[in-house]
Amino acid sequence: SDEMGHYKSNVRDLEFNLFEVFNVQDHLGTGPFEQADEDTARGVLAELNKLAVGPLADSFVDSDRNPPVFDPKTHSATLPESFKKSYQALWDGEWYRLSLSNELGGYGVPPTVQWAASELILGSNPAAYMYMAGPSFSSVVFNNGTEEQQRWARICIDRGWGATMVLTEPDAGSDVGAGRTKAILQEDGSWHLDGVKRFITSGDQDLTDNIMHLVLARPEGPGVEARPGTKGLSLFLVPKFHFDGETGELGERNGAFVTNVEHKMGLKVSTTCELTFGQHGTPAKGWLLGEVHDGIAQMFEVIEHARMMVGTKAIGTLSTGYLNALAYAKERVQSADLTRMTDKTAPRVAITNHPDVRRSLMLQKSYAEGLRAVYLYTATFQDRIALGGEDKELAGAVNDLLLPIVKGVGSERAYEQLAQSLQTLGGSGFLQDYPIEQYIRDSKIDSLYEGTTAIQSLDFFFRKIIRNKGQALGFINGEIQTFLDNEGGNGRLKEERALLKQGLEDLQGMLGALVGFLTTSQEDVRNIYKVGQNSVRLLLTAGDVLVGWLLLRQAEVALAKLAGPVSAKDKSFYEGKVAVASFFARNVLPELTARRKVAESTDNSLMDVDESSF
Ligand code: ST9
Ligand code: FAD
Repeated sequence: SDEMGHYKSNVRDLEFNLFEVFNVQDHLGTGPFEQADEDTARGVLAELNKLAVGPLADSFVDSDRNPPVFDPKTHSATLPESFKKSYQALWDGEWYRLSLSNELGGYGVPPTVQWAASELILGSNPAAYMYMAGPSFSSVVFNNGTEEQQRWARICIDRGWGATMVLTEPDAGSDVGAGRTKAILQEDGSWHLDGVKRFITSGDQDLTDNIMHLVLARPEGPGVEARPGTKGLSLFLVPKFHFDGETGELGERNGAFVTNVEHKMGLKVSTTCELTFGQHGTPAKGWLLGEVHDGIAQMFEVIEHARMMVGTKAIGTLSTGYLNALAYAKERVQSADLTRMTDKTAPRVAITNHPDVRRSLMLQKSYAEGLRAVYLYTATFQDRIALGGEDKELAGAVNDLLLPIVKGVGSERAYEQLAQSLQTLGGSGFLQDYPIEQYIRDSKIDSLYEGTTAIQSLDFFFRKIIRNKGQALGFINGEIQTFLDNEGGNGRLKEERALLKQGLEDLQGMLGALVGFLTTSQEDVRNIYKVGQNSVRLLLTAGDVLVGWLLLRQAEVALAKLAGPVSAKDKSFYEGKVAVASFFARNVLPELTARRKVAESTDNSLMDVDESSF
C-alpha cells in the first residue's frame, strides 16, 4: 500500500458538489472571479490532485516516523528531508496563490473552489498546508496594516516566509483572555515583548528564511489603557529575523526564541513550539498591527479561516480513511455469506458482503460525503461575501453560524468514523502497514486546537444563535423547509423527507429547551448549567440535520441525472448518492428524537454530584 501512496482523493465528489449541486459556475467569470471559469476550476483540481496523490503524499509516512528534531542550543527545529521535498513541490506549484486576493497575486478563484482544492492538500499532507500559510497570514496583515506593514506583507509573500498565530500560554488555552505576555512601548514606537507562549504551530522550521509571528500580548506604556480579558490584548508583528522594510533583506536575529518542541500523538511533522519572548539577552521587538488596539478582533480574522481549515482537514482525512477501508474490504475474503452460515462448505466471500461491514462502510460514506457537502455549502456563503451583493451581511452571519459545525462536528465525526475505517481492516488496521492508524493520530488534534468542541458549541449557541437573534439559523431553517415542501426526487425519497422533517423538528425542540433554560436562568442562575450540559449535543444534532439534508439534496440531483443517459461510472456514483442519503435518513436521523428527549428532561443533578464522588 505504501508504493501506491496513502492518499485516496475524491475529485468526482468535489466536482459533483461544485458544479452539479451548488452550481458555482453560475458566478465564475464574474466580479472578483472574472479570471476563473469552470475549466480553470476543474483544471486546478485535476492538477493539484496529481501533486496530492504523488509528491505531496510521498513524505506522509516517513515524516511521521522521523519527526522534526529540536536543538535547544540554537533554538531551532530541523524537518525531515522527505517532507522538505514535498513542501518544495507544493511551493513551486505556487499553490499558495489560490487563497490570495487578486491584488496580492491571486488567481480570482472563489472560496468554494479554494476549499475544494485545499481538501486535496489537507487530506494528503496537512502539515504542508500549514507551513504554507505565510501568504494567507500576510493578507490579514495587509488588510489591517499601516502602509509600511502592507509593504512587509508583500515582502513576506514574495520571499515565501512562514507565519504563526501566537495566542496560547500555559495558563491561557481556551481562556485566551487570561494571557499575561506583555508588550512594552519603546521610544521609537516599537514594542518589547516579554513572556512565554506555548503550543505554537510552525513556531520554528527550516523551510523558510524568516517567520512572521502574529502575537497577542497585553500592551503597557504611557497613554495605553489596560483592559481585562481578550479586549485588553493587542496584536503584534514579531519577526524571527529583523529585515529591511524596503528590500526585505535579512538583518539581526530578533529575541523570540523557540525553547521547546513538543512530542505528540500525531501530526508530528507539524512543529508545536514553546516560544519565549525577550528572555535570552535580546529584546523581542514587535510592531502593533495597524497601530490600533484591536488584537482579538484582528486575530479572529485568522482564527475564522483556521477553523474552516481544521474542519476541512478532518473531513479530508475521513474521506481518505473511508476510501482506504473500502478498497481493503473489496479485496478481503473472509467467512461465508450470512445466508449460508451453517454450511461449512460454503464459499468464502469478500467482506463487503457482510451486513455489518456494509452498515459501517455506509455510515463512513455518510459522514465523509455529508460533511464535505457541509463545508462546501459553508464556502458558498464565503463566495457570496466576496461577491459583495445585497445579501452580504446575511451571508456573513450564515458563514459564522456554520463555522463551528464545520470545525466542531467535522472533527468529532471524523475521529469517530476513522475508528470505523480502521475496524473494517480487522487486525490489519492496527498495523503501520496501512495509513489509518496514522489518520486517527493525526486527526485527533482537530477537536482540540482552534477552540475545543466545547468551545465551538458555546460559540454556536451563545454567539451564533442567541446574539444573532436566530437570523442566520432562521435562514437555514427556511432553506430546509423549502426543500421539504418542494417534494423533489421523482416521487422517491418520500419516507426520507419525512424523517428529515422529524429530525428538523427534534433539533428545533432541543434548541427550544436550551433557550428555555437560558431564559429561566434570569430567575435561577444555575439554569445556565443546563445549557452547558447540552451545548455539544445541540451542535452535533445540528450537524446531523445538515448532513441529512445535504445528502438528500444530492440524492435529488442524482435521481434527476439517472433519469437521463449516464455512463456506467456515473450510474454507480449517482446510485451511491441515493443509497447514502436514504441510509443516513433511516439509520441516524431517528436517533435525534431520543437526543431531544434527553435535552428536554435535563435537570441539574449532574452539577450537584460532589467532586469526590466522580
Ligand atoms: C491554534 C492554531 O490552535 C492551530 C493550528 C494553526 C495552523 C496555522 C495555519 C492555519 C492556516 C490557515 C490560516 C489562514 C490565515 C487567514 C487567511 C485569511 C484570508 N468569531 O465572547 P467573547 C472576538 S491557535 C469572530 O467575549 P472571551 C470578538 O472580537 C489558538 N470573533 O470572548 C469578540 O468581541 P465582540 C486558538 C469572535 O470570553 C471578542 O472576541 N485558540 C468570535 O473574551 C471577545 O468575545 C482558540 O481558538 C467568533 N466566533 O474569550 C481559543 N468569538 O463580542 C478558543 C469571539 O465585541 N477559545 N470573537 O465582537 C475561544 O474561542 C473563546 O471562546 C474566547 C473567549 C477566547 C473567544
Ligand atoms: P483547556 O482550555 O485547559 O481545556 C481543557 C478541557 O476543558 C477541554 O476539554 C475543554 O473543552 C474544557 N474547557 C475549557 N474551558 C471550558 C469552558 N468554558 N466550557 C466547557 N469546557 C471547557 N495555540 C496557538 O496560540 N497557536 C498555535 O499555533 C497552536 N497550535 C497548537 C498545536 C497543537 C498540536 C496543540 C496541542 C495546541 C495548539 N495550540 C495553539 C493551542 C490550542 O489552541 C489549545 O490547546 C486549545 O485552545 C485548548 O486549550 P488548552 O490546551 O489549554 O485546554
